[in-house]
Amino acid sequence: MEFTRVEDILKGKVSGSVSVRGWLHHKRTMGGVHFFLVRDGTGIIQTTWKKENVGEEVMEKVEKLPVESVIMVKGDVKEDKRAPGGYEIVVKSYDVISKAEEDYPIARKYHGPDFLLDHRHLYIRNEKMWAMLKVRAKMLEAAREWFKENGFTEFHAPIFTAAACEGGSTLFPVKYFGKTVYLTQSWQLYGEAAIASVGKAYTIAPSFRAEKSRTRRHLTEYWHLEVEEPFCDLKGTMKTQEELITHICHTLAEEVPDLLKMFGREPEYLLSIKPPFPKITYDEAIQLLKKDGVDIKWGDDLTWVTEKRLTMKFKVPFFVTHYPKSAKAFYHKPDPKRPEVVLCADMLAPDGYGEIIGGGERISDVETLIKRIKEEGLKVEDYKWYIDLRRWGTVPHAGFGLGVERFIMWVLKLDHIRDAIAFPRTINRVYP
Ligand code: NSS
Repeated sequence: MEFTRVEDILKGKVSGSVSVRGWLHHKRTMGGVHFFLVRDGTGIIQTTWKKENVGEEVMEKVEKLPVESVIMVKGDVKEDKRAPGGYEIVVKSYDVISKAEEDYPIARKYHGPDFLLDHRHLYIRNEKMWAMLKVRAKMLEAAREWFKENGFTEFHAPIFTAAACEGGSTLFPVKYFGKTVYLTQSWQLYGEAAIASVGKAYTIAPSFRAEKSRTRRHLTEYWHLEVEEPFCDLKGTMKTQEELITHICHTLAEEVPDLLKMFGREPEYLLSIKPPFPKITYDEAIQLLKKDGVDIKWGDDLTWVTEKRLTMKFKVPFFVTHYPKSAKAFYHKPDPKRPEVVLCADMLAPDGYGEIIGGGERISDVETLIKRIKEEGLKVEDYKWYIDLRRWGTVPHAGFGLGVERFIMWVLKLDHIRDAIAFPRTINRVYP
């Protein structure tokens, strides 16, 4: 049997008689008519049940059907301004595919955040969670589309790694047959190996950080979209980032405007984003913050709080470049004109959201790299293979990492990063 997708009905693509199957999302009866919302994964539609169409017995039977039961309904599509989404199905016949138990734990009433996190396996059926998951999927679809059009190859790196990419303090150790290895913090070092094989490369994969900070923007497991390009410098990677982010923003505005509006995000705003993005140096950022009375000195890394202050001054994503060497990881290329800073760029989202991308140009010669590894107190032998990349066929290269949840948080104006992923992993949560 052929079933119609709710999405197609709501887009006005179908008329006449349809069969839809899905979950009984919400029940309401008024004036002897049942208005039951049905959710099929593509959308939510009102089904309208009247005695004259289905008979007294059916009206009584379905009234007792618990929410989240799975049903099949057959009926006629009708445009109705009063129905959510503007269309309804006037039911002629139905079938129960699976009857749910009574007392759905997440019935429509107030629940605290911990209760909802404990019931995340059910809460992802909530309308806003559904919408977020659809936007998230669309974001990654748009990114892949852009990579394909621009000649990038998807490349996969291991999750078990022997050494740190982003500093030892956030490494997750794993017992590995009598040895200790770590969950990857970043694909980057392997991405740098990839470019000499496949050229411009990207990945979309989990990264892990043993973050002790309990902030609204840190997960211990997050999805990381990373890019590495040969024959590329700081300017080049910023251009790639601007174009990629612009393509994603425009695709979301064009293809899922209604989902954005559910979160108070105007599609027109995302359409207004285009290259070039504003760029300030770290020095300028410090000056701006000092002018604001923030207690900060040159050399300090931007914290969650200072970064937030800075981003309130911008209306679109912007770059902060040339951070002090001491605030960044060992692989960043020192500026030849000013070796105390590195050729890096972070992209910050405006309105208090903060860093969504970290990246820049990499050290491409053996000596500087070994010097930096030693300066940071890391073991040269742990990075032997990575140093080798500079011995055979080294080229200027640059890349970046975008935090998928950080991006979604900004696009959907979310207060907490955990609502940008289905099953969040934080310092105190690995269930469900
Ligand atoms: O540490 S980063 O700033 N940079 C890197 O990992 C580079 N190795 C990436 C690269 O050049 N290929 O992390 C990159 C982004 C950062 O801007 C955030 O958006 C995100 O990864 N990020 C996180 N998201 C959620 N939770 C946590 N804990 C987190 N840490 C970083």
